[in-house]
Order: sequence, then structure tokens, then C-alpha cells
Amino acid sequence: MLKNNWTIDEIREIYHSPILDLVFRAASIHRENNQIGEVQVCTLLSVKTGGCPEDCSYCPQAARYNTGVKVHKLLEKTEVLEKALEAKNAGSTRFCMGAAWREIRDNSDFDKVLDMVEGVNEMGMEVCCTMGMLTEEQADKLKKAGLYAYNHNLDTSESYYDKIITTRGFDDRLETIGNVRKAGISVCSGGIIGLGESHDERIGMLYTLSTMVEHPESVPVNALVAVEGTPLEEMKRVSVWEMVRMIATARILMPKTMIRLSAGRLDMPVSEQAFCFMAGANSIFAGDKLLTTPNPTFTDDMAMFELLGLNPRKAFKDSEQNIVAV
Ligand code: SAM
Ligand code: DTB
Ligand code: SF4
Repeated sequence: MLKNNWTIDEIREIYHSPILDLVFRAASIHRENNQIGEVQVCTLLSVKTGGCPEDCSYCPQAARYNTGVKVHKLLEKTEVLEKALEAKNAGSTRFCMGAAWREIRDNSDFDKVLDMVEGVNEMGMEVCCTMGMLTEEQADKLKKAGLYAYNHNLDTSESYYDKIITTRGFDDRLETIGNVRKAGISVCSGGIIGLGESHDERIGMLYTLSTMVEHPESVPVNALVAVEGTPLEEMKRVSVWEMVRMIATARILMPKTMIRLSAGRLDMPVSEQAFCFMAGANSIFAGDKLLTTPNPTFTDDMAMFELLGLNPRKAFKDSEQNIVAV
């Protein structure tokens, strides 16, 4: 049974339990609820990079920081479909397009995005977008075009939010997530650790996610990639134990959700990543680039899958909708 009335105290107790007990409990729950060894492979593509008006202190794409990212306007559909096919041929089943926008606007760029979504869906991949805030009507249009999932991270807890971002509020995030849900699109929402937040703030973020009326279908757990030029450039890399604690707690709270070991894998040896899979992670971003920062190569990841006996998850397993002949 899924539970969405977790209390902060219950979550705190789980989160602070001895690490081996925590991992054992999470691994047991993972086995009872999911196909063991199955890992969803997603690929990201930044379809519009940099120049974002927001002030998210972790983000290399905010226009106000000097980070040297190569800014470009919205890519053409043909280029996007080429990249999606490349990802599909490499074994990826979900393709996520990111745009450095504060919000989606009703303009010709949005029409182009709808076209891209349609194209990728026709290729038989789960299509995901992460493009900032959106309205109910925009979510409906994306759904009609074939969008499978929308990524919109809480990023951090409600209490720490204004230390990290001032150009929007935590409630704006919840509103967009609500619009995605109403349109019948799969919700992908998680956050970042290593922003200087306390344990209680990590617990607070997990509380918001796990007490949603429906748990998000996927929860990315990112380790901050500290990028030169951002206000958080000096932050220390989080330890594997912090990632494991976060992943294991998320797995216990949300047994059926895909928990994605997201940004930060480049610096993690296979042994550390194995611990995260043991703790319940069952999804990764593959391909040598995340949005703007490097990630392990497909070849390295396939070698890791072979070594750990992991198998890529098939597309559309949770839904009979959107299936197209391929
Ligand atoms: N602009 C949209 C938004 O903010 O929702 C979508 C793109 S934004 C780059 C997507 C997500 O990337 C953010 O919510 C954040 O969790 C993650 N992200 C950005 N910079 C990061 C970094 N340096 N380290 C880890 N995750 C990061
Ligand atoms: C998510 O939670 N992590 C991904 C994806 N969703 C969009 C993005 C990570 C970005 C890391 C920094 C970069 O490459 O620009
Ligand atoms: Fe813009 Fe998203 Fe980066 Fe924030 S995280 S600066 S909204 S691209």
C-alpha cells in the first residue's frame, strides 16, 4: 500500500537510521515493489541553452552568472530527432528535452516544441520535457502532442527555497506540478542535495514529495554539480553516504516511484553507484552530457550494467497509452 500521510517525525526517523539498516530496509521494499535489476535509461538534450532570467544559485544557465555556457536558441526539430534516434539506438527509452526558460510562453517556440514532442513520441520513446512553469492549457496541449512526462523539480525544501532562488516561490513549483498532474502527464519531480541545506531541509523536501495526493512517478536525486561562476561554485561535493541516505529514504517513502540517480555520477566510482542501486535507485541519465555538464559515456554505463547485472527498462511499461508501432 502506498502511503501519503507521512509525518516529518516518521521521515526523520527513517532518514537518520543507521546507514546499513536504512539500505537493508530500502532494498527489501524495492524488491517487493519493483523489478530488481531493471534500470530506466533516460537521455537529456538541452534544446534551448542559457540566457535564463531566473536566479537559481546552482544553475550554469542563469543569464546573470558568468559560466561560459554556449548559449543557443531553440534547436530545429530535425536536429532534435537525430539526437533522439542516437539515444534510442544506444538503448535509451526516455528522451527529456530541457529549455532554459522561466516559463513556457504561447508563442512559435512552443509550437515548435509541440512538434518535437510529436516526433519523438512517434519514434517509440517516452518523451519528457523540462521547460519551467506552465499553465493547465499548455499542459493539455503537450499531452495531446504525445508528452509522457514533465520534469519540474522542487529542488530544495520550502524552508530553504528563498536561500537558493528568489525569482519565484515554492508555491509556483507546486502549481505547475498540479497542472501537469491534471493534464494526465506523468510527474517527474525531485531535487538537488549539496546546496548547503541541513538534514531537516532534505527531510522537508522528501516530506513534500511523499505527501502529494499521488506520489510523483519519478523522483530525480541530483548531487550539485558545482559550476564555476555560479554562487555555489565553492560547494563541496556531497559524499556517497548522503546520496545513499536520500535515495534509500525516498525509496521507503515512495515504494513504486522511479528514483533517479541523476546529476553527479561522473565523479562516482561504480562501487558507489552500486550502493545507490542497492538503496533503491532504478533510473539514470545516460549519454556523455546532462544539459550543459559532462556525464559518463554510454559505453562506460553499459560496462557498469554488465558488471552489476542490470538491465535497461522497456519504454511505456507503466502505460498502454502512447504506444506506437515501431
Ligand atoms: N528551467 C527549467 C526549470 O528550472 O525547471 C528546466 C531546466 S533546469 C536546468 C532542470 C533542473 O536541472 C533543475 O530543476 C535542477 O534540479 C537541475 N540542475 C540545474 N543545475 C544543476 C546543477 N548545477 N547541479 C545539479 N542539478 C542541476
Ligand atoms: C534533473 O533532475 N536533473 C537533470 C534533469 N532533471 C533536467 C538536469 C541536471 C542538470 C545538471 C547541470 C547541467 O548539466 O547543466
Ligand atoms: Fe533557469 Fe531552470 Fe536554470 Fe533556474 S534551473 S536558472 S529556471 S534553467
